[in-house]
Amino acid sequence: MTVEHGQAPTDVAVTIVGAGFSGLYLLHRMRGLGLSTRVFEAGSDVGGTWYWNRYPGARCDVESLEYAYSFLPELETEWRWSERFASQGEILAYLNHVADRLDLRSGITFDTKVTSARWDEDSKTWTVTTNTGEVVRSRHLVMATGPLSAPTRPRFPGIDSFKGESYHTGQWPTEPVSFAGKRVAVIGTGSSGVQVIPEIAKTAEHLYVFQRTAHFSIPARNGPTDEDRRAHWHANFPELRRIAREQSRTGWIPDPPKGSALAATPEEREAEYRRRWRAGGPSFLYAYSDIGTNQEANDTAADFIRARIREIVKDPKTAEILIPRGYPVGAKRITIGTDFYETFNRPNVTLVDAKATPITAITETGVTTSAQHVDVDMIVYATGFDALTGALTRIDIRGAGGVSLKDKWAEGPANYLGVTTAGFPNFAMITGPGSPSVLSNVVTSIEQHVDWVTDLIAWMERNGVVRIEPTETAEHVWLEHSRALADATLLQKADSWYVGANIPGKPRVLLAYVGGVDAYRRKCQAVAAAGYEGFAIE
Ligand code: FAD
Ligand code: N01
Repeated sequence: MTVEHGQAPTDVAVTIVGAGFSGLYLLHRMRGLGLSTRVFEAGSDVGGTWYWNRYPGARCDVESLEYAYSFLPELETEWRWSERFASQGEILAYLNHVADRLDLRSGITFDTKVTSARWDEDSKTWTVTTNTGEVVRSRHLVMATGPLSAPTRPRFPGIDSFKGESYHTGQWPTEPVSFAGKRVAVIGTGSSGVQVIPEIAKTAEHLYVFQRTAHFSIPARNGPTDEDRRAHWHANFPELRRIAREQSRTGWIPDPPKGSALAATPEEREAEYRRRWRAGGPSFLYAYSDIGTNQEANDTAADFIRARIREIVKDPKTAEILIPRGYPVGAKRITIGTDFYETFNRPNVTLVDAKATPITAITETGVTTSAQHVDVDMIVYATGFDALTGALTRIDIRGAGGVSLKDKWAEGPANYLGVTTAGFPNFAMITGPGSPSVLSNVVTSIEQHVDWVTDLIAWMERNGVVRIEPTETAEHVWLEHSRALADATLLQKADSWYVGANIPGKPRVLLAYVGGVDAYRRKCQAVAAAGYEGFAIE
């Protein structure tokens, strides 16, 4: 075996990459198995998404009570979420609390990026190398690197020449950023843009919003946690969590759909959409069971939102630019905002139609489009992530026979159950491509993935299994099944990160499993119960 950087490798049972929701819970479970574990984290502290995305306005859009771990019952009541949708700061404080409570920090090496991982067939181990020169050898490698953790900036000519301040929402600095008295450009109007734009508008001298595709946005109606809701949660969380895990497609409990949108009268639909719009949050999309699968049903929901945009935005020209067209609502992830559309009524906010007049360059002084140049003091890139695969393919991962994961995935991220991939033995991914994670309450999916991987590792250790990988056949059958489910939805009908369309050259494949977390859990359980069906085992 080659020892890189001249260092002798440290031997452990399990290497984990990442210390967000996934890595923290994994470390806890591995310790529970009594396995020696190393965790590497590129950031300086725990939190993952909530460590990096510190932009003003960042918060979850699954309700805080549900967007939290369920594995430790005491946590359900000892942590008191102050708001319906918790802020980044509060979620980060929660993850720090969990790390302290379970003494997890001592097991994590921070400020350390994993740069490569190589499978060695003779020793049946992974050798992981970091940017600090550490080399660790382990029987198992688990990637908790995150679904939305590889930020991307567009390749605009001159992007590095800008002389003002520039930030990406997903790599926001820890020091406060002031917008006061500044001319600020925000590029991007996805979930991050929708959250940051109203906050910047409050203090910037002038805000220019560069919107390429109009996204659908639903009001959050955030506020202090409703005390009746909290009391109900505290009294019933074991059952509520069970329903979210086992009986919901989403991993959270939505207001149940009212059947088919097409079976309802226009008046009934209007009343139902209004009720959900008033209630706020992502339940809007679950008003009817066919919004995600039937274009005509989808149009009824999309038209309702379009009418609200025309109502809220005073300048009709601006409203027309903000109105999403040409793709179904939900095919780009629905955005949940606070005063997003209202912000365009402010005199210090200008919407730039970057579809009609695309951005052509960044200069020393600002942003150039095909129609104008806008001088600014700051550029905020709310331009998203190389989702699901980016964090993995940015690491040089080589499996059996030295095959690189990046090469294997050149045509799309082939996987089995969204957790494993053929040719990469003793290797697991949490919230990986092909799992339902990003179409669900991700924390529910994380707990399921981690529990399943923990059971697999425990079973291997107990039974002296030294090597496991999915067969190509099992992978193929799983991918066909996933594809058939995806084809029955409207999810592929937009250019979004769901299908890799935001990254030039990325193959167009739906990156998440659409069968629902309930069905997915049953499938994973059945595979395990059948002695890890679909896996080649030594
Ligand atoms: P992450 O939290 O992304 O953690 C992965 C960690 O791995 C990171 O800290 C990263 O630094 C580290 N890492 C990656 N590569 C390496 C490497 N090579 N070496 C060392 N360390 C590495 N989901 C929801 O369900 N509801 C929400 O409301 C919601 N809101 C979101 C808001 C934002 C702004 C974003 C970006 C995402 C949101 N998500 C939401 C998705 C969110 O990513 C997940 O809910 C969850 O936090 C993922 O946890 P994780 O531990 O799997 O990954
Ligand atoms: O990223 P995005 P995000 N020129 O990819 C634009 C989660 N999240 O960070 O749509 C001009 O959605 C791009 O335009 P277009 C959530 O899962 C959750 O906002 O490609 N514009 C788009 O408007 C979310 O879905 C929360 O035409 C360019 C924007 O940048 C995921 O993270 C909050 C461009 C990118 O939108 C990613 O969200 C934040 C170019 N060259 C994030 N390139 C919650 O509220 C890109 N854009 C829970």
